[in-house]
Amino acid sequence: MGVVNVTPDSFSDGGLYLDTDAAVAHGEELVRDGAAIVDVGGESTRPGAEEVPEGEELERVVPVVERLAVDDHITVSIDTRKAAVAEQALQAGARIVNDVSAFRHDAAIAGLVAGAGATCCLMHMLGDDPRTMQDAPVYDDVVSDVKAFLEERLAFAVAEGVSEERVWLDPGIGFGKTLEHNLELLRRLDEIVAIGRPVVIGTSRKSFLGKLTGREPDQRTAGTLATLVIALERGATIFRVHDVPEAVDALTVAAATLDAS
Ligand code: PMM
Repeated sequence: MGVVNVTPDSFSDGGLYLDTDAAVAHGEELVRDGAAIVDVGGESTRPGAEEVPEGEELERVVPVVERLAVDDHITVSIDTRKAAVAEQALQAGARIVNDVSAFRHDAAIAGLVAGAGATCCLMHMLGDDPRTMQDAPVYDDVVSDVKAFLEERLAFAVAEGVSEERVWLDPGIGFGKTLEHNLELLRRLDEIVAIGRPVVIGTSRKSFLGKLTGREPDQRTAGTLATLVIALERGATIFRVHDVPEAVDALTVAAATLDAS
């Protein structure tokens, strides 16, 4: 899953693809590089980020989704917490709704996903507000707590009519987690995979990699690849990344090695 952030302020690519033409060209490039899915987002959820007004988020993402989705070879995912954005993106051809609030911000998204027969990605975030999620996060046991949350959200989605086969789960690396929480979630990712739904992992260029390597976001590709290989080995199947060619190579080699008899 390649990332296209149509935002001025995302932590690693903010401002690069705010223009519709630039965003579409980048999405097409990610697919040429080997991405199976393009995840289009119009609201940064980095720690401390302010919520984007609905009208502005719609203006940013809908034209991009529309232009990417006309190509049958491109599967578009919409990264949003808002029902109106999910609805218009689905009408514009998106087939996946990636909701970092797991239907808590706007529960109506569940019905929209169900009605459209779309797939959804439900992610764990501590609390429901990116502005405060990194304020001293505390868990009993981070993996058990995240797993219980994802199981509850999966049950909610199914109760709202979403087919269980259409739900992906994501532990939400960096969303209300310390460095230690992120590392433990990765190391014990098999426990999240054991829920039985495809697991999405989003470590790409995140700040915990900077804490370990001392590098700025655009220099964190190698650190990102290390986490992808670990996540693959633990059973993750969808990898949300900015650096698609490098991720495809790392995963191809790691998968061949794990499959070698
Ligand atoms: N991370 C970001 C945004 N959306 N969605 C999912 N499912 N998982 C993630 O880890 C995730 C996400 C933040 O990263 P960005 O600002 O680089 O998009």
